[in-house]
Amino acid sequence: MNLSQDTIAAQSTAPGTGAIHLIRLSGNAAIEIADKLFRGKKPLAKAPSSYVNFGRIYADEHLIDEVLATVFRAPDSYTGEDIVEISCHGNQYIADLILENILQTARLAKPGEFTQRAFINNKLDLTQAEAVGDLLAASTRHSHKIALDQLEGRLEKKIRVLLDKITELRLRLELEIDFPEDYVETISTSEMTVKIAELKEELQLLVQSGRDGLILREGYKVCLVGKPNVGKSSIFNALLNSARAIVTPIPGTTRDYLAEAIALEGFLLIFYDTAGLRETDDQLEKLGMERSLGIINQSDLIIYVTDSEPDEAETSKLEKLIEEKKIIKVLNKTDILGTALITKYLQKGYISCSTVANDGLSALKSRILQEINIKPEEFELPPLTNARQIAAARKALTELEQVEIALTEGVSIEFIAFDLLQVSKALEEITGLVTTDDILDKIFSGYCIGK
Ligand SMILES: Nc1nc2c(ncn2[C@@H]2O[C@H](COP(=O)(O)OP(=O)(O)OP(=O)(O)O)[C@@H](O)[C@H]2O)c(=O)[nH]1
Ligand SMILES: [Mg+2]
Repeated sequence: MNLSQDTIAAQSTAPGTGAIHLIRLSGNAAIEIADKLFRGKKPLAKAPSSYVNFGRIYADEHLIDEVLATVFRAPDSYTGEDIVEISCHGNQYIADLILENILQTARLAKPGEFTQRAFINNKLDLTQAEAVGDLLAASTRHSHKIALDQLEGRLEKKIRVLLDKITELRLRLELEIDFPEDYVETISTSEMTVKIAELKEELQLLVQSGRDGLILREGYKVCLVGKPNVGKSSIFNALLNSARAIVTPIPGTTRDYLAEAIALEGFLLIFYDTAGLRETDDQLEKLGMERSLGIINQSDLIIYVTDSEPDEAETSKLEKLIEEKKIIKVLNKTDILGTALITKYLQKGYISCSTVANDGLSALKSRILQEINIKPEEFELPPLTNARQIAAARKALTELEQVEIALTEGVSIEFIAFDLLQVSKALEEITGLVTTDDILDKIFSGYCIGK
């Protein structure tokens, strides 16, 4: 445990008016500082851990509020340090007054600092600490589930199992290095090759799981693209079930892109409505289109919308733009189009819809879900969920490929053992066994104050 930490305090509830505000202190002096303000049946120093104590907060003999205070003593607390939590009435003025008085002796916590301390004091590994933030942000069934799984330590356990396998292999090699006579060939090259191949497959699956994890946690980005006036904004509104975007018969209505999220079957979908793509001299429209292109690049799926006879030149231009992207093609305005044209498009695999007749939109939603193609119910193990974890897993995989090469080249076992150690180190970055301060600062600074 890091004993040099000063005592920190912050309001843990969102600012504003509510039923209750919670102010939290953590550190060696937490109980002593709270006792300077708190008056109850007995001082908090004498209160048992984890029990709620009714009392009053006074500052300079002035009553500020009636409160409930709970003490959690080290090491059995969220941060692993002494914690006091004061629940006052949900008035921001009162909460500010209490915090101001606490901050005469404590220091205001930085964003995420309580969770950072929990990590430093080994109450959480880094994946669990990240899961705390994810849990606060989760807004759909699946993002909630993976954040909880990660918080429960399921990802950490999965990484630990992999690390144990690597360590076991490495120890067998090291025995052979240290006691060559006693342990002749504790592991043969062929057994080693098999084990490395198995590990490689597991690491590949781990890296791939990041694709699902990112989509579940951050959302699936779907971008509406097409020529002006084809009905992109109308489809955007229909998908959101709200008149969010302006719709007019004037081509070039949407200038800046719009983004809105919805939950569909437990998935978070982020829809982007973009400016229609065409040749133009209008500066504003050009800027809008540039932004559209940026959004297209970041999207997981493109919905390409058209409403009339295919314009070959336009289509090939668009196809170039969105090549390598997943795409759903949509023919809109079927209420005013002839059957021949509709049939022609249906044969080309387009989905037909009409926002006016409210037709074909549920088929479009089903297709989007099909494209996501993730079945979280079937996950045996939790996926990686952010870029940091994925980068570390990729690094581990690259290091393992070095081991594979070394094996085929017949390199001596000392080098193979060393390369295996590098695989472990890369994997340990995921759970935070190996981390640098700047990585930690980056992770925790994204949290809110008081968490
Ligand atoms: N008949 C018919 N008209 C539609 C349909 N969907 C949209 N429209 C009309 O088509 C016109 C253009 O619709 P928008 O949704 O603004 O088209 P857009 O693709 O966003 O256009 P830009 O923002 O200019 O690129 C409007 O007048 C809509 O009312 C449809 O299904 N049937
Ligand atoms: Mg529009």
